[in-house]
Amino acid sequence: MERSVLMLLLLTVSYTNAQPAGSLPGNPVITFSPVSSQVVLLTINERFDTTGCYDPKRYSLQSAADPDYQTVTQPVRIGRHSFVKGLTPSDEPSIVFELYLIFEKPLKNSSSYHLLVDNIIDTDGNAASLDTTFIFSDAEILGNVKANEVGYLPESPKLGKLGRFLGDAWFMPIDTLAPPAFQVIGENQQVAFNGTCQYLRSDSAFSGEIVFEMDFSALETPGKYYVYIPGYGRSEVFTIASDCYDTLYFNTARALYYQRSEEIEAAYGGVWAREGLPAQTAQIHASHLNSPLYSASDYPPGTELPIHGGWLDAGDYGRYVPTAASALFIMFTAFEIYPQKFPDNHLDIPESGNGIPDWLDEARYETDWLLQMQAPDGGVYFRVTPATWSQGLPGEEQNTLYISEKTTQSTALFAAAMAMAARNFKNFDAAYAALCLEKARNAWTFLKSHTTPTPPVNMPGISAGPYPDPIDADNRAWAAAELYKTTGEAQYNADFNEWYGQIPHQFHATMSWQQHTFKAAWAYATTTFNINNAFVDEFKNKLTNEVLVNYYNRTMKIHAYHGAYHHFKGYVGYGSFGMAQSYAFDYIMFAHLLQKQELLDYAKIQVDIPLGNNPLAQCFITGASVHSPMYPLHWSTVPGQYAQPVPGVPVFGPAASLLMNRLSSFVIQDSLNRYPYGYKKEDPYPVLRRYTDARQAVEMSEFTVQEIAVTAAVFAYLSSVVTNPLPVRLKDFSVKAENCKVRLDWSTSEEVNASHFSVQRSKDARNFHEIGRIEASGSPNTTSYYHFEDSYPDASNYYRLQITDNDSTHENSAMRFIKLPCKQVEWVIIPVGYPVYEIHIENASDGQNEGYTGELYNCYGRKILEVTMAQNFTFNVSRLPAGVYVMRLRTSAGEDLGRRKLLIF
Ligand SMILES: [Ca+2]
Ligand SMILES: [Ca+2]
Repeated sequence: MERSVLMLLLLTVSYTNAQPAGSLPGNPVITFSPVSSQVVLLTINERFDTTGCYDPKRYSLQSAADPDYQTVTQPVRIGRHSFVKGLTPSDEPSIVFELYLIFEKPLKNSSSYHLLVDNIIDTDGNAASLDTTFIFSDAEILGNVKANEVGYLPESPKLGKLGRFLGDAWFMPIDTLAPPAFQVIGENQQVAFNGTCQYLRSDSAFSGEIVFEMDFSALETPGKYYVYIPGYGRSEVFTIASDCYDTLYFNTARALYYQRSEEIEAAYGGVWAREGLPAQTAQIHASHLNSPLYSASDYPPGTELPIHGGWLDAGDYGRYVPTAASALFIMFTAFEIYPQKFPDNHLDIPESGNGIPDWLDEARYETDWLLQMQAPDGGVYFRVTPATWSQGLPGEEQNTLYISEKTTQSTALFAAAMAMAARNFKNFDAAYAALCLEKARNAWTFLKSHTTPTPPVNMPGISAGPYPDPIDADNRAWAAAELYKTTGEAQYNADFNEWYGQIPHQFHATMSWQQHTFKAAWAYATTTFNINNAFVDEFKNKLTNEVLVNYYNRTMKIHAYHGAYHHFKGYVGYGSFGMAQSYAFDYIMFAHLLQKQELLDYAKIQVDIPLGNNPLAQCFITGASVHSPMYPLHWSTVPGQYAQPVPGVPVFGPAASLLMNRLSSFVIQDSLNRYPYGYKKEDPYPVLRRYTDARQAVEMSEFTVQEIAVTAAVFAYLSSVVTNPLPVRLKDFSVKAENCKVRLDWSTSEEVNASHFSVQRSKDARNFHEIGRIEASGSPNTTSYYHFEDSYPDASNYYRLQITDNDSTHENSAMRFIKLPCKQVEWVIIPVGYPVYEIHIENASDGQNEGYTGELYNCYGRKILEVTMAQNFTFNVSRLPAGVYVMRLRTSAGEDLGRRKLLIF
């Protein structure tokens, strides 16, 4: 959304000569609110004279109930803060002016205090005072306790943060040597978890806070909760549930539907129904004649070609091949890794109910458009856009649309995306898949005869996204890899080896419209045909030893709040927070390729960031929570048109600095409006707080279809949504404890091609191993009943069924959990030092260890020895032959406390 420089200069002049923004006629109004037991916030509704505002004598606090405040008490420190919260359509700022009063002694809950504020003067010389009495309570949301405001999955890390920025007084005081305790409170005000905050760091540059972390990962019981920290207040209410991200999946996936360039019908778009782009054609631009790729078969400038469909790229109404290809990579990759998350009839789009996964229907909306972007010679046009940035709704875009020239970069991206489309659509529409593959091959043939990368597109008179990509060898390597993965033809393998051999093997995040080395390596590493193992081994090694190390540093280590992906302040912008979802998706991909399930924890922590676990306690996805953006740069927020933005749009979020080509950038960053100073990126105002919810602030409020696709892909994965591709329909599945064993019961209907059930157990819900197999009955129409007995359960047992069909594909059932199937005693056998072992009683609920007897049996069921308290529960196995033994523990009353296997070598 660029404006002309001339217009900008005019606006700037008029702005500078006007009365400073934020001044109002009449006396200022002071409002008051507690921030913590030591901090009180004054909010002044207009710009005020800062002379003397740091004088403690202007402020006083007194209490008859609190002995610490019997006498009139002044603050020990005062912090001043202002920032631009929003903008009107004509760039008038809404500025928040604040003073933080910091007191030495903590206020007491339920005590009454009398606060006096004297002589706050506005810029017109009008004065105001405050004389108020309040009862302090820390039971409120005070803005210090931050959590994922949507929720956490039950088996997932659960982290929250404590911290507050107090303007030029900086950190809210929190004792780092004796960190505060916290509680997680459930419904009915029950305390569900007790913990202690952990000090992370004092961070002035990024958050402006002393940051503490609350870790309540062990709380796995579904429900609604909030975190409460005495003296600092509580968090928003969040959910712990396996379906807590289902709505976000639905909304973010539908945000792609809302990007469709054609009409959004009320039947699917509801209140956001609108017209589509009126133009059904686009014109070949005169600049094609100057392109090195222009050929005799090409259309002459001025030719009108039919172009319809495809997503609007971002806040503007252009359609671009680079972002399209990147979004399609994410969508097809997600479908290839976890197809069960993408049912038909799920997203409420026009294609719902057609028998094809709605996710693929949405992807096809883009590939249908992409097919129109190919010239007769196989080369692919870079983009189709109006000549200037659009204003108003898509239906109001009356300007001619222009087709930009062909580029080798876009031709390669087209070949890659279409080869993926051919693979993914094959099972649903073989004819369409064949067409996609044919077009991908044509694009590749074109590239074989045009080996020089095209220079940046230069179109005089056209303002549109440049998406510069000077190097195309990575694009070509990706295209060759996808063509090989789809066809298995040797020529594409050779082409991949040639191009991939030419580029540095540096792997940046997968979501990029410019760098495709990662996609190339991924496609090649996941092909089922013969491969050059050296490349794949190198890729996996680099992932493990370099990429994951870098990712860990960027996502978990550099910032107390995770997520912002660089330690240079100036790099925060254009999607630092959107990158959180991209890193989450990459972690999901790595977990799949490297078979490292533990990486999924990092993916889950990443999604906390856009959902409120950030310095601003703000969501960066529309409609996700009460603190979500209201003014994304999206057509649904064209001024005056809609009450709410379309939900599910992930905005870029905080940005260190705004491009100085718009009046709004000056207004937001002006040191009169943003204080402590944050005009330039190196100024002190903490960078992760530099966010204004305004559609004019492009770097903060825009997004592209890439961001939507990757956000939807991550929430699809984390959702509880599953299709039912199982060879059996599992009717029920239950576990119960019986005499220290666990009995599993399940029943099925509609078994088709089912082979067997693998019964699997895990201690941690992550790493499962098979403990038995049951053959499937194979009855297609009747209910079949099964059971299995686990004779050696652990203290904590997660069970699942892996259901395998006759062609060896398999699916996992939902998990079931049972704890302490025996009496309330947890025990293990631990090696003390070979050949001595000990029966270790970890958790005796009756508090006494006296009465237990251990009996060791060999594999023939013969009792070999007994262990009692008299021997300290230790026993020597030096005389026992190697083999599997079973230790059985009983109480003195003979009660069975379960068995543990012991392997003696
Ligand atoms: Ca469908
Ligand atoms: Ca490139």
